[in-house]
Amino acid sequence: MEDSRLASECVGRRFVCRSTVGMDPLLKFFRGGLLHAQRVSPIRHSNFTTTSNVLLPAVNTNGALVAPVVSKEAAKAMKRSSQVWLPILLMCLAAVANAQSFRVQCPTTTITHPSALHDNNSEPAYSGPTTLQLGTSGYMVPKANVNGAIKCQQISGGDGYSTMGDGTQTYMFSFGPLSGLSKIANGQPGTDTPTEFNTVYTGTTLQPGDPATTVNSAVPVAMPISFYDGAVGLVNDVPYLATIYSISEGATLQCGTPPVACNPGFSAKTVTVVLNTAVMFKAGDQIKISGQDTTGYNGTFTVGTVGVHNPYFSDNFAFTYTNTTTGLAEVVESTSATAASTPGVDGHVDPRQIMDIGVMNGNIPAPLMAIDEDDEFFLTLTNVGMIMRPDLFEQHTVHFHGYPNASSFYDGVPDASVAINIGASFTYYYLAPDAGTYFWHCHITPPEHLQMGMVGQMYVRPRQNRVAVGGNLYTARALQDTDLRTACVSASDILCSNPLPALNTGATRPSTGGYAYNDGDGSTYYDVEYPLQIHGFDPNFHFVGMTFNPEGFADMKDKYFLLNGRSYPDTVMPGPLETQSADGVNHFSQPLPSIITLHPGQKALLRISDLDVTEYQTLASLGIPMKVIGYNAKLLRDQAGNNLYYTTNSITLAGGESLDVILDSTGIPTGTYYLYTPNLDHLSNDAENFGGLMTEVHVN
Ligand SMILES: [Cu+2]
Repeated sequence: MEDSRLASECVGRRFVCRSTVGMDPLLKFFRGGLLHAQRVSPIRHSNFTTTSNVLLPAVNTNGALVAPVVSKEAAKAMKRSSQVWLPILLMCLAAVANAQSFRVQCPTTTITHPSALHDNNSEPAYSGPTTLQLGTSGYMVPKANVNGAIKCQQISGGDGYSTMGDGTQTYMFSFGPLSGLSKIANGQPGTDTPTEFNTVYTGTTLQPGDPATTVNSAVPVAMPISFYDGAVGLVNDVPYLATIYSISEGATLQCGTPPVACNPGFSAKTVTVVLNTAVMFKAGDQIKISGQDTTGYNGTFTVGTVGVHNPYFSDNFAFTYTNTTTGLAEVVESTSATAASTPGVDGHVDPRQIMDIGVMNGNIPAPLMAIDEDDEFFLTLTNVGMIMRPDLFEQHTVHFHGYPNASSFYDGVPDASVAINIGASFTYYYLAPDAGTYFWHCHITPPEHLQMGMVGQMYVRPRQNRVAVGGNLYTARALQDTDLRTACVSASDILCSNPLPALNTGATRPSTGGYAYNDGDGSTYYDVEYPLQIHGFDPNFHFVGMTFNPEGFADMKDKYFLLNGRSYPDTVMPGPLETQSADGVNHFSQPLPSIITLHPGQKALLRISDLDVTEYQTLASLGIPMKVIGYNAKLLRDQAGNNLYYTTNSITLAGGESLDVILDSTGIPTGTYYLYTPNLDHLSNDAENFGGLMTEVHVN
């Protein structure tokens, strides 16, 4: 349903009146007009929108081309309407710019994953469906046996350079990592647990180009890279701070005439704090008492009761806490005593750090993401703008391609959901229902933003990985049918794509390795997994995109071919690839090598996705057969439960497709083997000799 919206997106993308939290009604009101306003306006943007605004043929939902038709009368009316709304638009721009801010979100507990039932920093074993009960709010909530956990990630949307080992640098619109920096530099998904994500950086200030800039102090870079995995920019909250009017201990405060103890029941260790303002803390909060003349009281404590009788102000100005000592005298009208909340992490970020790291730090491909089935995934997209194209005010979005999304709100198709403005961040929310290899991309003007580099891979690991060691896989798979949300019974569900295997092989969960799908028979087992993102770009399009000229969409043709963002022989260079960029700092532009290492007898799962915009891509294997077990995030199995895996020496994918392939080194002599494209024009980088889609498989 999504890529057929190309034409309407081109219309919509110039609007910045779109709120970051929902569609602005104004947008809908005058969206139709802006298209034509750009035609009559003397201000024209130099990139492809000029073209697309006017005469790009639309593609209707059936896939047929539809010629744009605009009558003279309509054009006149549009011109008139543009005179009305252009000033409104300018006002709207100003309002939105003021309203934007950065923020991240990574809860440690949710309704679906209450931390009281399971620590969401690890995956619980799978022993059957989650037990639910009717909650107080009228919907079902987990009672026991919670499955999955919480994962978080932050990414930047902006620009960057693709940096090849030979020094070639190509300008991109791109996503960059704003969390899991060490993981990304080590070639792993940048997805964090809540504890990892919610950790404030304590090193010296994050530097532009990080992690490369900081890590690079030790050359050569030692693997694995250890740097910082939390959310870039995350800072402690600004604490609540109030001055103290009176602080006393025990039941000494006197109220009324004649005076009697205000709170006769208070123990000798109970401290009453009367603030000069209403108490903004609540019971259970950590607070810090400080002051030059309150030495005995100073320290960090837990608020007991808020709203306490006192002789000075109303009850809501006072609270209590319990001290460790007794016998302290009252201190009144201190000039230095304060009560402050202790700093906490609540998603507030320092925009300076985000801009330092996010600007011009985009990757090709985009940061890798990986979650587990049943997880809740909080993905924050932070739009840092494109410093090389200050004429553009591009929004960006995240679209999980082919992913079973519960709500269009988080789908990233800008017409049907939200789009993120420059200077703003937005947290996408996903549940992970189906294992498989997917890809994701920005959905603003997809042909342009994908071609320019805003595309990457994400994968979902199956719940079968979480079966306890020694557990029977068939039994565990059958258990999934007892929950409507995870059931796949082909007799009653013709769309069921992962039925029980026809044969119970009796396979059990070993202590190592993983599975690509919930196969129930162990047939998708692997020892090691490798994401292989096939990609290509059109260097002319990128050059034109950097030089403020209209991009030639009709001529777009990929000529520079990549595996995980690199061309051979860079694909077999271990560790992150790093070169100084035009901004004078080093970037880890291509963090993901594509060397596949197998010890004899091991199986490797290749998660292959084609992120190309214009080309079909073929990848062939020399010497080691490729067993294809999944296609487009679906297990290859018929409705009767028979595996339809096939063995081949080459696979071919169109842009947006994915395949799961297992390479089995059993019986293969040790040595170096090749994965390469037999399309010989794809074995170059728009030039003679080196480059293109090729990497090595090392069996040793
Ligand atoms: Cu974009």
